[in-house]
Amino acid sequence: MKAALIGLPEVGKTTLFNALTRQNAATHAYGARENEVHVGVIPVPDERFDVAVRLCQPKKQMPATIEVSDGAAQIEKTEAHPQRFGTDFFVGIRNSDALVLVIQAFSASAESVVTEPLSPIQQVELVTEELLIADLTIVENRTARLLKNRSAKHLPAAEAAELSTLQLVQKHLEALQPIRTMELSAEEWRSVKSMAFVTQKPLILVSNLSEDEIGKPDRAPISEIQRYASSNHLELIKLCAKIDMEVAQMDPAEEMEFLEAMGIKTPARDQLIQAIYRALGYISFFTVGSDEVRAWTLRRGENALAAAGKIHSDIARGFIRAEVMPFQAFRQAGGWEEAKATGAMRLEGKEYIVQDGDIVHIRFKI
Ligand SMILES: Nc1nc2c(ncn2[C@@H]2O[C@H](COP(=O)(O)OP(=O)(O)OP(=O)(O)O)[C@@H](O)[C@H]2O)c(=O)[nH]1
Ligand SMILES: [Mg+2]
Repeated sequence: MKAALIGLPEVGKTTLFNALTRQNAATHAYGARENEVHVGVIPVPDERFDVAVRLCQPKKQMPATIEVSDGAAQIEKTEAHPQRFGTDFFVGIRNSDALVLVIQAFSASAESVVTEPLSPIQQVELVTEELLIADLTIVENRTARLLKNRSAKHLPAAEAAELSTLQLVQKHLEALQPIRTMELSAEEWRSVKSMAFVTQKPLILVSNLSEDEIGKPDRAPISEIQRYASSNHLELIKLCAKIDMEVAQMDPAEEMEFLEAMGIKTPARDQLIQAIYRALGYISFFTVGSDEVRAWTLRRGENALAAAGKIHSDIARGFIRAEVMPFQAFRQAGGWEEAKATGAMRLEGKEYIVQDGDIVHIRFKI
């Protein structure tokens, strides 16, 4: 699973990337290179995973992970459009599963090259518009290709169906609505899947606040994006990337002490990762044992066979039954065997819909 950090120049994307990944990529102030793309893999914080590790004391532990990418904002400054994103800007984000839009809400430093930063809401609107335009361009190009040298009447059935979906998508985009808010049938979604529309991807907003603003009541510009986020059903995380980057560089004990002193229960980093997970509609199931405790990612609504397939295609092929136990029973009894003794383990078939936190063992034969 991949999430891409996007946003205007110098809004703190790389700072946040460092906070998330505990890396040390150069931020703008220290000569970040223009077309540099940073990629990092981060474990998904999950209290249940920690409980499972504590109960099983496994030789190996494998949390679920998210890949995060951060590319410098490539802005083409032309006469007509002083702030259009370059075409390259979208290459890196097309194959990501979710977009995290970083919004500058801190006051820019004196050495910043961005003279007049846009207000938070202006930043959201500008980037959103760019994303809509990018998708619209794809729709128009594809439509033109379908209709090259022939009329809609003479299209083969599959292409005619694609064209009618494209027309729906175009209408939606022209009304300035992102594709993610469309209601299409499974068939229609399939016909446009290969286009990897950017406004179809879940979007999470991050308001990057000044150091002294954390935990304070929202200023007007922040409440404005909060309202925007609520009315568009988007999640908004408020953090200070600079502090989070410093926190990410501390050792765990020091970090705990620091967060406690600041009165912070969940570090912003963890909140953001969890928001990405939620926006993607992902759930976790666990496999546990003395060899390995592992968290696996599944889409909400996927079944036991899909879960088996995550573990190994051979296991899915030889699927017999899934042994399933709710996490709560496992935790309360203090282990798999202990919970099994209380009758908490059930046998389920391929079609069983896996629930968030389920502990799953697949019985299979090859
Ligand atoms: N005060 C303050 N400054 C910040 C914060 N986050 C980032 N900055 C500063 O803003 C400047 C730009 O940060 P970057 O992380 O390089 O921003 P970016 O979005 O990656 O920039 P580009 O890659 O050039 O588009 C740096 O000088 C950071 O130190 C923050 O939360 N508070
Ligand atoms: Mg950067």
